[in-house]
Amino acid sequence: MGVTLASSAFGGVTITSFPPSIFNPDTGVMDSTLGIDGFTLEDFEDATLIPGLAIEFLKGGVAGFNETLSQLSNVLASPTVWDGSHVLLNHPTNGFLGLGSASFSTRITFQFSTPALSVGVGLVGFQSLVSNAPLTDHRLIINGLPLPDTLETLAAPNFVGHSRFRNAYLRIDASEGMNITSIGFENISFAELLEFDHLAVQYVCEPATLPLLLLGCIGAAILARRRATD
Ligand SMILES: [Ca+2]
Ligand SMILES: [Ca+2]
Repeated sequence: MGVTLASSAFGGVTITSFPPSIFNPDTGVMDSTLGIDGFTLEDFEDATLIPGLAIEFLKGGVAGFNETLSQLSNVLASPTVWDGSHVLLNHPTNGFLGLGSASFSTRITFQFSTPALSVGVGLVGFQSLVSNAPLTDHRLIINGLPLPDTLETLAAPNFVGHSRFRNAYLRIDASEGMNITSIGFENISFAELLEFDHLAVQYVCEPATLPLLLLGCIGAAILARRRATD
């Protein structure tokens, strides 16, 4: 079902996309298909983010904002989800009502203070140029590096642009010796609504309190992966 789209050419990551039809309200079944069993999950059902995760909302222009939050003040109740009944919205308030049509982030970035080996995320409401209500295509930015093609191109044919429905689920895996510290989604030509859900992270190790423990953990994780691939 999944399609492998890109490999080390993109800053040491492989991107795998899954179509909206992969959704299953039984997340255990869905997670097995997505290859995210055992990952740390952020379901956005509350305003508390999992350890190691912060979210940056970036908007240029006169009336813009630029905020990085380690906790949210709100979450958005949504008719279309990848789990539960709430999602993350690309606005720092995470409240849809009262927002103007052009008040969304130009870019939203998931930041991992503990490096990750793999990250998965479900997308909703991306109004791509080929869609039911076209507004803009989108760019994926991994570890600060913008990928050369649009998200729509990278994730084709599994990506479905739509104003209200699920678009695709993405799993981004670091190549051996690499890790993921941030994943950003950018509106290319129009700051439109973006929704995210069922964020799944496989950290190099659990967010540690001591840098020395973290270093040891990274070494152990690399060794473990070498053994697994030998
Ligand atoms: Ca949460
Ligand atoms: Ca949810």
